[in-house]
Amino acid sequence: MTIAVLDDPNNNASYSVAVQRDPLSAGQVIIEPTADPLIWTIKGGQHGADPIGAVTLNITVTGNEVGGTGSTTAQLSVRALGDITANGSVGLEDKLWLNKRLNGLDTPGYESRHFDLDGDGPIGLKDKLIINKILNGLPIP
Ligand SMILES: [Ca+2]
Ligand SMILES: [Ca+2]
Repeated sequence: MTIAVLDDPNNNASYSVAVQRDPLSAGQVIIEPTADPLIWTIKGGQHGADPIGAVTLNITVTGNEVGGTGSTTAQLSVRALGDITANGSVGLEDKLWLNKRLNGLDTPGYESRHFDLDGDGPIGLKDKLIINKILNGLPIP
């Protein structure tokens, strides 16, 4: 998640940022800062243990030099691992879409992140192995 400060009447040069999951959120996320205070990594919770569903992030930005604080929220949805189609379950249609992507076919409406089940960046056989394990009821390491 990238945070943009579009209008700062105090003209700060840098900012401190806090990102927190709203406690009323249904889903769970892992929120990780990066070296850039305006860029955060947001990951889904632990497969099989943490709840899925809608998440609200509360974001507060404070100017470092002159001060001033602004806040906003961001909405996202945490899906079950392997639920590429976002229909609430992992099934053969999810595997079909992953196979299409692996075979270089068009996958309209889906982004690469939908298929990267292990979160390592590329989409490959490790992602296919994960969906096969889910479909066979096997544990995911
Ligand atoms: Ca699905
Ligand atoms: Ca991957």
